Amino acid sequence: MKRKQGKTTVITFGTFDVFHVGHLRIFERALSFGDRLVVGISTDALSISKKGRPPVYSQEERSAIVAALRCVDEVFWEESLEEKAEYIRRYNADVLVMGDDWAGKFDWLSDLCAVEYLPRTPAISTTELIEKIQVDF
Ligand code: C2G
Repeated sequence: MKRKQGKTTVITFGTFDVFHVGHLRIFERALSFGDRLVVGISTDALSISKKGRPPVYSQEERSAIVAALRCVDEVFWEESLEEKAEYIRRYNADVLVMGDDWAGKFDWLSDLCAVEYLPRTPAISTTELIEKIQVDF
């Protein structure tokens, strides 16, 4: 892994809608690759284009929740999946961490920073939570 003097910055991206323990675990594991964690939060428009439905929580609410976490140093809005290189440069990131549902998708960025895919936390997702709430409550 490329190392600079000073802090090692880790960057990760996601919608983080209906925040759950799978989101928390990826942040905690991402931070173990460095000293500073920067999180790109998908805008509502990007989330709709990825998932085909609007998020339950707005981009402002999702950003406020993530920014309040002890393991997160900074958040910004991810406007487009294609702008990752620019975000990595802007935040001087040394490591990009994503869940393995994205395995291989961001290897093209490995000239800019290390790219790590971590196993998803099993048996939890925003979609399943929404379905469970609809059925059980
Ligand atoms: N995640 C996880 N375990 C779960 C659910 C999610 O580790 N049980 C991880 C995902 O792998 C992802 C992150 O949490 O790395 C955020 O998940 P989503 O909010 O679903 O993000 P997504 O819409 O996939 O956005 O540029 C890439 C994207 O914006 C990723």
